[in-house]
Amino acid sequence: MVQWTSEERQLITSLWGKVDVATVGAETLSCLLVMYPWTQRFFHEFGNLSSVTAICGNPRVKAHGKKVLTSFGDAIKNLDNVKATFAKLSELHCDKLHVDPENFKLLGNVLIIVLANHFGKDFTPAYHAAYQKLVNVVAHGLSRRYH
Ligand code: HEG
Repeated sequence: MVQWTSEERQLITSLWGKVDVATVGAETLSCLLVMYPWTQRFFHEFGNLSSVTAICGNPRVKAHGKKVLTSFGDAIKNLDNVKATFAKLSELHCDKLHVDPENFKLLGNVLIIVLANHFGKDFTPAYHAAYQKLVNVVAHGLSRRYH
C-alpha cells in the first residue's frame, strides 16, 4: 500500500484547496484531447472536437473535465484508500468504456502541466513531486480492474 508522509498530505491538500475544479478540469481534458488526439475516440458523442478552438469551447468537454477533477478530489479525501474509492470507476473504465489505462497516466501528466501553469512559481518541486505521486496512485487505482 502507498504510504504518504505528513508533508505530502499537507502539500496535496493545501494546493487542492486553491484549485478551481471547473477551470482546471476543463483545461486538463481539453489539453489531453489536443495533445493526444487518439483520446478523442472515447468522446465522439460529445460533438465537435474538430479543432483546438472547438475542443476548448465544447461544453461537454468542460463538464466532463470538471467531473474527472472532482473525482481527483475524492482521491485526495481518501488518500489511504484510493483503490477502494476507485473500484467502481475502474470497472466502468475497463468493462464498459474500454479505455486503455495508459491514458490515465497521460491525463495525470497533463494535469500536472495545467497546475504548473496556474500556480507558476508557487508550484515548487515539492508540490510537483507530491502531485506526481498522487496522479500515479490515481492511475494505478483506476487500472486495478485491468490487472
Ligand atoms: Mg474517465 C467517465 C473519472 C480518465 C474516459 N471518468 C468518467 C466519470 C468519472 C471519471 C468520475 C463519470 C463516471 C460515471 O458517470 O459514473 N476518468 C476519471 C478519472 C480519470 C479519468 C479520475 C483520471 C485519470 N476517463 C479518463 C481518460 C479517459 C476517460 C484518460 C479517456 C481517454 N471517462 C471516460 C469516458 C467516460 C468517463 C469516455 C464516460 C463519459 C460519458 O459518457 O459521459
